[in-house]
Amino acid sequence: MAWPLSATHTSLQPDGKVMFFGEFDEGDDPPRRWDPVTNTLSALPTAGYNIFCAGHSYLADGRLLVTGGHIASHVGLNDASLFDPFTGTWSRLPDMNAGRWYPTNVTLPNGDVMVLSGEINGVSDINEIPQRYLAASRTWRTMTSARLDMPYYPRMFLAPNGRLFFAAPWRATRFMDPNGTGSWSSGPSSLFGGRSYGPAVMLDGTVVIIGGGDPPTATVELIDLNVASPTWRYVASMSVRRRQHNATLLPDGTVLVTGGSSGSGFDNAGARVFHAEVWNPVTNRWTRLASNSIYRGYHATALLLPDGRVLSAGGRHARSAEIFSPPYLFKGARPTVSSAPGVVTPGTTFTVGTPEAARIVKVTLIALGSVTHSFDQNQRLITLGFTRGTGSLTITAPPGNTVAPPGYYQLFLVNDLGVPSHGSMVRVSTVAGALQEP
Ligand SMILES: [Cu+2]
Repeated sequence: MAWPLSATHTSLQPDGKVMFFGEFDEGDDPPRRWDPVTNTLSALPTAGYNIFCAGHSYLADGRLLVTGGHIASHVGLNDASLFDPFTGTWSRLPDMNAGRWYPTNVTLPNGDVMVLSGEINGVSDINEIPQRYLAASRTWRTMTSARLDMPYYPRMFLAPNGRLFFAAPWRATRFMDPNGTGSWSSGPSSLFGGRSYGPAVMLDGTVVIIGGGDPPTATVELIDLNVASPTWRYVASMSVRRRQHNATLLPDGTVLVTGGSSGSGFDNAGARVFHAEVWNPVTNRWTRLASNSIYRGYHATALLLPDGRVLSAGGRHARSAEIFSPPYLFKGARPTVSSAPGVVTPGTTFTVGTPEAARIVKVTLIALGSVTHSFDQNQRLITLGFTRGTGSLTITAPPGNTVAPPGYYQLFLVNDLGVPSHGSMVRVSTVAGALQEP
């Protein structure tokens, strides 16, 4: 599909539509919204400043928190805004402490968001002071005791123990306590080394870092943050070296990798990689899949859609998008969901109606994707336990909000052939009475 701008920043909305905005020279262009059901595009209002190079993640109520933006390369804006996908409108928040060009947002268990890093006014002039967005008061808390030099767009995750894990692209890792004014402690070093422009994903509390670096690596490592003393270990490598690629969590618990370059240098189109591949964490195997039709490297994004397909879009001056249909869409009829709750409360059980209950072998929750620069700041996958009934499943919700921070997720049922249902949009609430200190 020809698109009017490069989908450099791409987010799945709670209504199943996709919002995207473009590159530096498209900063005056309005963001767009694409409807994957009707394949139609519409323009959205502008934020009022250039949101290229911002960070973004969803709040508990489905609004998108957009932090920072672009003045020039390596020079960031201190602006922050909320985009409401239900009304299609922007609202401004108080300014942050300083500019942030390439910051990362991380959602906290109570629905607040930690914003980290981003450059202020030049190469390596990092905004070293994280800030916590306090959702209830719509204000910032400056984390004055958590100053830390970091790379831009750090690969950050909320760990099951409530700390924030800085996983990559540096070899040295860290844990951040997000409470009070914050503090850092050291974490286990990863094995390979620098992984610039390599993606990282979290499945069931395990973080997987995939390729990246210059020259790029094909290696993949994981760390299980559920255990008391986590350590990194290598798993199977990709078929080729990649940087500037994307990693997308799929409904069946596998990880899809698309695009990127095998060559040295920042964004080496001469060594572009066209073929996708998917990693199965159960078998620890990569399987080579179909190819993109154009190079999707720097400024390309990939996003799981509610129908189980994957949007692969953007790239430097790549004003187009492609749809990838994973192999599970060619393996027979899909399970159907006849009823599902709109809200899921952690620590409870809930019922989902499906005529195919007897054949369901896996149930997953995947947070809405919100991706840029080879990293999705919002996606996470949680596998849920369940029991089969007649025409329905009784599903165990996530145990708490450190495992599933509040917000919108897609719920997928997967059958014995690996075929997923369409995603049902559910909102995970906070656990009443168990909120972290504000
Ligand atoms: Cu960029």
